[in-house]
Amino acid sequence: MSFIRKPDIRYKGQRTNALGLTLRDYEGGMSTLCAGCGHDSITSALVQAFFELDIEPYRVAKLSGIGCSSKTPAYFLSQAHGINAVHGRMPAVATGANAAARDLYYIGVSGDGDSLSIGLGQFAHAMRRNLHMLYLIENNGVYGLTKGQFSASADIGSKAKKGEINEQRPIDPVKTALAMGGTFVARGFSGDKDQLLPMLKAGLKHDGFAMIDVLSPCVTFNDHEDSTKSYAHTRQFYHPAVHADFIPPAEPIRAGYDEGEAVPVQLHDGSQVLLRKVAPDYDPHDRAAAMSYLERHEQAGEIVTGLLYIEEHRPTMHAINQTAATALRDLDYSVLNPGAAALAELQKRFR
Ligand SMILES: Cc1ncc(C[n+]2csc(CCOP(=O)(O)OP(=O)(O)O)c2C)c(N)n1
Ligand code: SF4
Repeated sequence: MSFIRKPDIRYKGQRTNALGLTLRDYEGGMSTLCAGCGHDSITSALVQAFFELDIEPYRVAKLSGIGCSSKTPAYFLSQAHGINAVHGRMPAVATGANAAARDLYYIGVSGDGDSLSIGLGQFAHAMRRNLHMLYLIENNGVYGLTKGQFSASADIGSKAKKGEINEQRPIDPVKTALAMGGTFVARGFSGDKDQLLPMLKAGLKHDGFAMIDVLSPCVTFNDHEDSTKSYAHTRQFYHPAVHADFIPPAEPIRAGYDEGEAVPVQLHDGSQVLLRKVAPDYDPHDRAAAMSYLERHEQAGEIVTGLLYIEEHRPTMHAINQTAATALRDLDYSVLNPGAAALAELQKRFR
């Protein structure tokens, strides 16, 4: 993975979080992506999210597949655990890691090519399992790393930089996540950090699979006037359905709580997501309504953003499989390997 190490310079009066760490402690290597790539803005929002949540970097596992988007974990949290999996296979690796070490924060960073073409089955099953992780799709409508082929999220009629027109139906990660039973489904835009930041924080604190599709223009291959994943197009057709605030457990509830339009959602660790509806007819707890809302706005050519669906208390993979409450590394060897007699006893049940 190519990256340039940043000089470790500390400034007087630098802001620190509750752990005494600075934003610099949450950064990674210097990005080697194209200047202006949307993926870098998402990286910067992630750095801020982990910093503001006071999460120790070593308690995080970063996972990705292959692509420009999948390179980004090298650019944040250099002290965290991390792995680049094979193209499209990150969810399986995340599942295995999560099964063994359930006490970490899992963040998967993928691209629309990585998740919606070669990795679609893996993406769908991680969601179906309700794996406890934050899964980001940095969606630019192209294969950036392999130089601009259409991906499965390119809209019908969108033109490639060299003039070819896409005629295949796109796969929308948000509609896919709603259909697959996703418990936290959101869409953001790399150019709107104010909206993205609270969604990232809430996604990290969600007890289950949090999927955020982030529109992230590729300035090199897909930011021209015929692209539906360009900065100009997204800015023009952007339609926020919900504004989300994230409120950590220790912070007093702010005045916004009292406003008629605000809906608080309690997360498992005591924090809250405060959903302030922008569209009066939007209900982020109703899966069917969310789907028809998306369809309606899609017909009008609009891109709906915000925390579009949230469901707490659906059993996660660990609850469904009744796994040990402790990470495997912390279990005593005699528990992990109870011996031949215990194995023989267990096998009797399958004869
Ligand atoms: C098995 C396999 N097939 C194909 C490739 C070639 N490949 C590398 S990255 C990539 C697409 C990446 O696109 P996306 O996930 O959208 O990420 P972006 O670069 O646009 O951020 C492809 C097809 C590969 N590395 N491995
Ligand atoms: S090719 Fe596109 S996606 Fe890749 S780094 Fe450059 S701008 Fe970003």
